[in-house]
Amino acid sequence: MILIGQYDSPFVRRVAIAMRLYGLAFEHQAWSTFGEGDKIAPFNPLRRVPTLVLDDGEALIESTAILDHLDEFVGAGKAMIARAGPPRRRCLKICALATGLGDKAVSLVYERVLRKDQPSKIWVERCEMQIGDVLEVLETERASIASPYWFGEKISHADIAVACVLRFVGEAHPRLFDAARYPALGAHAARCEALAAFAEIQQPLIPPSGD
Ligand SMILES: N[C@@H](CCC(=O)N[C@@H](CS)C(=O)NCC(=O)O)C(=O)O
Repeated sequence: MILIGQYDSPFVRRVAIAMRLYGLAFEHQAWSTFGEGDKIAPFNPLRRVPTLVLDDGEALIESTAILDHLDEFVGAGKAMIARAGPPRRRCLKICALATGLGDKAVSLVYERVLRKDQPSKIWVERCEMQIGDVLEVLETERASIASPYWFGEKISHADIAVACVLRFVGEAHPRLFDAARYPALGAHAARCEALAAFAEIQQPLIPPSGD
């Protein structure tokens, strides 16, 4: 399998960490979405990452859909999400809040870099409000959970998604993630980042140049 995308993307990173934790071997093509979009296009006309190319050439897109396939591949006993019912829905919701937060944080980076001196005030304020509100909700929920991970003793896709997104927000928009204001999330991120898979799969943020 070939995983396309750089590890400064919280979406690429969550997929790569899951593959690492599942023990799935893959080749990594760290193509940049802006600088090397033409290399991505044959696999994904959206030129977006992550894109996962399976051994038979089929290309999967969207981190959630990619993980859905990988979960099926490794089987329900190993999958980092419940098979069905409310536990599955709760995990998917935390993942959606985290990746939605990630979407807004990535959008803010593009706004800053690509629109340079003329960012849309309405859009920036909206994204910042959405990021702040999601952080508050996640902080409140995480603070109410005593277990090492969001859904118990074992790491899940929700834990990975939250940690990857917190890392991205902290690097891209340090003003928006004040660790003192979100102690439960800070502790959550620290626990995940201390794991070997997180330490191995990381890359400092390289925003597009906008030129
Ligand atoms: N919903 C997507 C988001 C992926 C995403 O936003 N990827 C960014 C990199 S962090 C990207 O491909 N940006 C280029 C573009 O959107 O044109 C997922 O979960 O995979």
